[in-house]
Amino acid sequence: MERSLVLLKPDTVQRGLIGELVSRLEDKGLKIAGMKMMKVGEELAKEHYEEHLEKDFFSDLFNFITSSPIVAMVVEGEQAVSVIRGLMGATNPFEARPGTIRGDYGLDLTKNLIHGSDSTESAKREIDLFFDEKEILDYELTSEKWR
Ligand code: 3AN
Repeated sequence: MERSLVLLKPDTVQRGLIGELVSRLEDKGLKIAGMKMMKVGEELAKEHYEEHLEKDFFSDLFNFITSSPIVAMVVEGEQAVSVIRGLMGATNPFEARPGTIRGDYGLDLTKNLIHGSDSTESAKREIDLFFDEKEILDYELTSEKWR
């Protein structure tokens, strides 16, 4: 089963959309294997967004992600990485299609609600950054028997 790191960013928490976004993942049939609310500190923010350290938008991204609590999740499912990217929609909410999370709720390139790993390699790296292995639960959903 493939895994992805999902972050519900500070705007999701501030706008009261945690439940709505978790529902999108659950409704699709994805499994939540780990979940916690946390504040992202300076070091973690820089590690997580290391590929963007030199970009001109980095300070906006850094200030935003460290501004208020987030919800971090390990989400599992068949082809979870691409399935979640599809549910999220395009990075730029102005381009994201209606029906996607960013298309339905986003109106800002920095405050775009949700992060999902962009490959299985990034997923491994990002999950290691945010979670201890003991925080990730191995269990069966009753719905898995119906597939
Ligand atoms: P995604 O989150 O869709 O994987 P990335 O990894 O390219 O997109 O970018 C990480 C985050 O950086 C985005 N979620 C967004 O908040 C921010 N970002 C990306 N490009 C820009 C940009 N041109 N201006 C401002 N923020 C950006």
